[in-house]
Amino acid sequence: MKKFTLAAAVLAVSAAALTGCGSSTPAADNSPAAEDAASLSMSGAWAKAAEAGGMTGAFGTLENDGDEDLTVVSASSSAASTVELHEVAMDDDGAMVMRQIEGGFVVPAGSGYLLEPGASHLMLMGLTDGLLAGDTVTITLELADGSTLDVDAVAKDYAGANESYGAEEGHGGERNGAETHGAESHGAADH
Ligand SMILES: [Cu+2]
Repeated sequence: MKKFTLAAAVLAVSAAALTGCGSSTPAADNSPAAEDAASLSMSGAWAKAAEAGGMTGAFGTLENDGDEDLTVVSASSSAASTVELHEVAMDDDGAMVMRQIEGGFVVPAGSGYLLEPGASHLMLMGLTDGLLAGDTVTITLELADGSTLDVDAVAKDYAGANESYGAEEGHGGERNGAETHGAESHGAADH
């Protein structure tokens, strides 16, 4: 009992010491120049025109003018219910499918990362409004350190970028959730 009380007292003192220490640490958070997003930009951003409620891809070139690799870990937009980071890959049946990329988009130091149809792209899902050619959609990219970059993508008509994603579109199952990565594709044997 005595021992326990002593331990508790020691803990309390340590906690107080830590708190006191914290206040004397220089505030490193006050230097915005250190943010990852300061070194990141996106050129030629565009999105495929699409209908309200649907999904579409956004593309362009991420450019990193800093001396450390940058990782885009997530994205969001007020124009869509969800924005995912996708890659296009071949599934077990040999069909090209898009899926969430593991580890985000890594933009090498002093270099670029291309987002294009048939390859990595930003996937806007559940579009609030129709996206017509000429419209601009703002997408917020979040980097690994939590800093963000707003990108304005201009919509244009485009016939490609039709990779299937999980459960097929247009069969009334688009609300089945985004995590149906294992869903089998029956697209190859068409009726
Ligand atoms: Cu996609």
